[in-house]
Amino acid sequence: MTDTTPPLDITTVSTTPFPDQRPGTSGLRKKTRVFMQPHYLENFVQSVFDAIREEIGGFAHQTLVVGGDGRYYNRPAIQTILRLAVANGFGRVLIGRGGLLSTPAMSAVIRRRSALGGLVLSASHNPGGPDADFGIKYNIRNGGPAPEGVTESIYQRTLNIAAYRTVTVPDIDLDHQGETTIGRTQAIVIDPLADYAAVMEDLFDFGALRKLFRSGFRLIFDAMHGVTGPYAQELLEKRLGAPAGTVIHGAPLEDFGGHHPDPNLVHAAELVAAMAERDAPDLGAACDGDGDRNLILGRTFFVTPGDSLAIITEHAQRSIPGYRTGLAGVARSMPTSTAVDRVATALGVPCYETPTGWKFFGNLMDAGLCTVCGEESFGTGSSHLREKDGVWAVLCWLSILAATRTSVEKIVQAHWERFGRSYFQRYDYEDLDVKQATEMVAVLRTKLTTLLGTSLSGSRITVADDFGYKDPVDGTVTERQGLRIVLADGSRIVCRLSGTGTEGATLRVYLERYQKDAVNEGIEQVLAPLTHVALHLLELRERCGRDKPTVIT
Ligand code: VG1
Ligand code: CO
Repeated sequence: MTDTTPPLDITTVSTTPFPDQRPGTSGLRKKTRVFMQPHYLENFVQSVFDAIREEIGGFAHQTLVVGGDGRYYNRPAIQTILRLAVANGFGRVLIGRGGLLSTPAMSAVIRRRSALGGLVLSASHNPGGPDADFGIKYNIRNGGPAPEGVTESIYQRTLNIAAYRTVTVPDIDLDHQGETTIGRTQAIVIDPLADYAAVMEDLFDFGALRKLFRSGFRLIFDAMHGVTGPYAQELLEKRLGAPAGTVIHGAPLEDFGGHHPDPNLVHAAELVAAMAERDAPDLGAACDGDGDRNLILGRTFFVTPGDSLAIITEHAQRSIPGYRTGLAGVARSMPTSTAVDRVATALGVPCYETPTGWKFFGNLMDAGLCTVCGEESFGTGSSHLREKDGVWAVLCWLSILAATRTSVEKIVQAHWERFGRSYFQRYDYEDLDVKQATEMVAVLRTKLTTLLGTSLSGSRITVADDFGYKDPVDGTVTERQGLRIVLADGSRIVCRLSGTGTEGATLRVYLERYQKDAVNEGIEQVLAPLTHVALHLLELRERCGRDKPTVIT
């Protein structure tokens, strides 16, 4: 065969490093204008390519997937990434139509199409717009977030980068499926829904869910103008027959309608209000900007993420065909409530405790050690993919409701009656002075050894440490993942600084108290003694001048 493709005009552009491109808990997240600076995105993407090229030789036979949550700068960023991918010699680049791919859909596409990896453009639940936030994360061949070894190697390259490679070609049409050949690269605009929907059809009993909706069951799904609107419309309204209008705020918008696409009681206020009405639907749900987080509500009833994880684990085998053969194990991030641990014990399966961030679950799932996993930050998922998955969580709850034919509240009550209840809350203190906040945590860290064995609010401290994790699969050790104080009665105080912010520092204080029998008490009242101790130990007011949290979730 003769090669008829015209020679490409590949340019090598000189650049200088940006010192601030170390990926955090979930990729590189910055103010949008930081990303819009000349060379900023290019430097990072070239560094990703350089870091991964080493391990595989070249890209000629490799596929890269690109897509984002639709926020401001998504489209120009995709065109830039495509040019770099062409200049770096990728064989194929798959792009979600409209530039859209939810984070879990990215995971599905990488896995089903045997891609080398993918770049997701999102700052998740952070607001979007020229004065808001933007982000980029790299997912590896298993479909999951790059582990620390990879992100560190990317970061090292960003510190030494001298040039990137790009081509001068016109923008491609992102809005229609089809194929464009650019040099030796095929750029293919794909249906962003197909792979993901196929994974869902494999796991869930769509017939049973259609029957549920036919029986008059009502759901509101708030897509918060993030990327899940089209996914929810396709799956819930089209394939499962939920009435039109079940999905609200379903159109992806560059600024998420001016809101934070953050599915919690504060930011999903409209949904919360709808679920408090007398004639409220049976289930209320919301997802974040990139579709990996979820909020689950019953009528005037909030299911905490820790309880949701425990309840999905409890019911999966019975209610969802994809888990018919049982679960291999479960995993949760360290700050997440211990509710799921008790279900794991009852099921006779192991429960792993990992640092914050989905990347730590990947090895466990790849090795077949865990099936379901979750985080307190409204993230649940399973080994069907390697990302947390908001729409999946909603389909799990629909399946549990279809199997039990009872209400969300009754399912949670039954869980508490059987296992007891982990009262859990997270206090976030945003926009603290970075130096003061770092010092505050450092000072508490030095006090931990003297706390061990002493008594706090009537119970002895049995663990006081900075959480470290040794990955059971590859032995990687990750230190300093959060200060924890555990009491003999199972109560816990956990403090850590966020790794996803774009401005100042955010302190997260996680509070948990377990009660076997008294399961219907006021949460504030149950947690008050712990809250008091936590703030006192941190000397929050003295060191950071803060009394009240920015948000409680
Ligand atoms: C937060 C959450 C963490 C989650 C991460 C990414 O990280 O606490 O559980 O994995 O966001 O979620 P941090 O470091 O700010 O506490 V998402 O939906 O932004 O990809
Ligand atoms: Co997210």
